[in-house]
This record gives sequence, structure tokens and C-alpha cells, in this order.
Amino acid sequence: MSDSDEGRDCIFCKIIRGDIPSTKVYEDDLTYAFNDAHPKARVHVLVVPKKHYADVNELAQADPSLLAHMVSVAQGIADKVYHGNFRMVFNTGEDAGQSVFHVHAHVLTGEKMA
Ligand code: IU
Repeated sequence: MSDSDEGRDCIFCKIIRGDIPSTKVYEDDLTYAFNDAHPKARVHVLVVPKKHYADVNELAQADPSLLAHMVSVAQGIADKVYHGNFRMVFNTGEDAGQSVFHVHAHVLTGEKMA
């Protein structure tokens, strides 16, 4: 399957393109960040690379600097809303709870975590 075939069916590719609405928190050439539709913390943002990778392992192998960039995007969001503290989660694989197979970092912040 080519990148463009993946993009046609991928819900996060559609969100990045603006075909499906989302509440944008941050965007640059490489990444898009938006509020999770079902927040699990006071601030729950999904940071996604614009290029389609299925999961964090695939991304780490193909483009580790892009993965590092996602961490710095998360840091920038947390710096603005909660003195730089955040939790970052990559669900990887169905049994780990991954339901969307376009890599995304859950960035949870905005409150003291249990
Ligand atoms: P998961 O790690 O693949 O389970 O996370 C997918 C997340 O994407 C989950 O928290 C959903 O609430 C979120 N989400 C969304 O914000 N908007 C959508 O249109 C869809 C999923 I589909």
C-alpha cells in the first residue's frame, strides 16, 4: 500500500488535511496537535506526525528525529499549560489499546497526575 492509499483511509490523515474537523492546538511543517475527543486529563492532546506511520516503532526506525521533534512539541504544549510537566503515552498494538494506526502521542497535562 502506498503512502497516499494509507492517507485516503486513515482518520488522522483526514484530520491533518482538515477533511474531518478537530480542535487544533499546534501545527508546524512536520506535526499536527489537536484535542483528544475523549479527554482523559484536564488537557489531553494528540501529537501526530503529518507523514503516516502506523505506530511509534515504525516511526522510530524510519525517522528518529521526527520522534524527538514530537517530544519537543509535547514539551512546548506543557510549558504553556502546566509548567512543563506532562505524561506522554504511545499505545502500540491492539492489545495495548491502540485503536488508530497512525502514530500519535497522547500528551496528558494541565493537572497533577495520580
Ligand atoms: P489510541 O491510543 O489509538 O486508542 O488513541 C486514539 C485516540 O484518538 C483516542 O483517545 C480517541 O479519543 C482519539 N480520537 C479522537 O480524538 N478523534 C477521533 O476522531 C478519533 C479518535 I476515531
